[in-house]
Amino acid sequence: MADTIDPIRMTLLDQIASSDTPRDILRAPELKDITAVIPTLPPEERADFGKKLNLLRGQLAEAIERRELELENAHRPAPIDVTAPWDTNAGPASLLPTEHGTTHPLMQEVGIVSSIFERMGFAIEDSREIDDQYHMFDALNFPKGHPARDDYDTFQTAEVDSDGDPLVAPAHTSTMQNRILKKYRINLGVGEPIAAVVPDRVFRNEDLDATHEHTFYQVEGVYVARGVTVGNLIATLSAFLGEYYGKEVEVRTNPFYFPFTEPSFELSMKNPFSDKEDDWIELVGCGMIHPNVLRAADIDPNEYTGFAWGLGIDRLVMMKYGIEDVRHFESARLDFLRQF
Ligand code: FA5
Repeated sequence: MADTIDPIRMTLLDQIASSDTPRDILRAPELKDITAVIPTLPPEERADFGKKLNLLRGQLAEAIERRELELENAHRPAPIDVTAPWDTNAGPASLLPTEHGTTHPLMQEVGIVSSIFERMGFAIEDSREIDDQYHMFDALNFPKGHPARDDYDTFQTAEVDSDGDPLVAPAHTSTMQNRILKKYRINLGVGEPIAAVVPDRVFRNEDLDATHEHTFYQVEGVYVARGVTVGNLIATLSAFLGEYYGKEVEVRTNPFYFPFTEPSFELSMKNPFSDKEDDWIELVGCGMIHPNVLRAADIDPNEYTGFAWGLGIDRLVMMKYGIEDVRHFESARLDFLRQF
């Protein structure tokens, strides 16, 4: 009977060596059949046969353990080399599924706004997320301690700049005026204007409501040449709005106060898609660049004049799509975002 055990041993060991679930082989019918043979053997052969069968079971158990270890090692990640660069150990970063992702509506519109101004001859510049008080206030003709500084609800950091003043989160894109004037003043010497826009994010510690967010977008515009007038300012903004909405837009200006422009205005726009007579929204702060702001960039105000504006992009987009509350933009609500 020992002869029957050897071929079964070979078959079962072979099966174990290639199985993904080697322990199942202990339930193989061949093993059951061979065990069932014992009571049919003459009593003097039973002990010997039983021993051989136990030996077989032991060999199978060992082979199963070896195979299980082999399978486990095959799935174990390679050992980590702690001295290697991050990507050696981590492998490629797994990305979230993106099939439903879209560009945020404000980013889509920033692209459209930039391309219109580019076609109108303006260079595009970026702002920053942290700035100093010189660019937020001093270069914009806000003297130190001037009460108008408080109008801007500016977030400050614990870190200080070289003057010992806290750094700030820019509360308007006008922080870039001085840099633009300096960067492009070379144009004036060759008879070209300074013409640049800055579409970027700004931050204010505001009381929030349907038209006021703490984080929003503005597009700053700066234009300087000889003989520039308020008429040029209004014409530029009207041309932009007409292009953006694809129709002529009614605007009106009210006198206002900004330390960095003189005269200063608030420009409001009639909702281009509303029949209501009183549906106006305040959209832009603007004016003729103050002589002190030109001087801070070494430009002679007796020779050159210019205008600047800061237009609220969130409100511009709200009008385009009939969005009733500015806070939807930062809400991260998918039901809102998926409409764009
Ligand atoms: C300014 O920020 C000036 N820097 C604008 C300026 C630039 C004037 C250059 C002169 C020369 P104001 O605070 O009014 O101004 O903001 C300008 C526009 O930004 C507003 O008309 C509005 O469209 C938008 N805006 C202001 N505050 C908010 C807010 N909390 N949420 C959404 N949009 C806002």
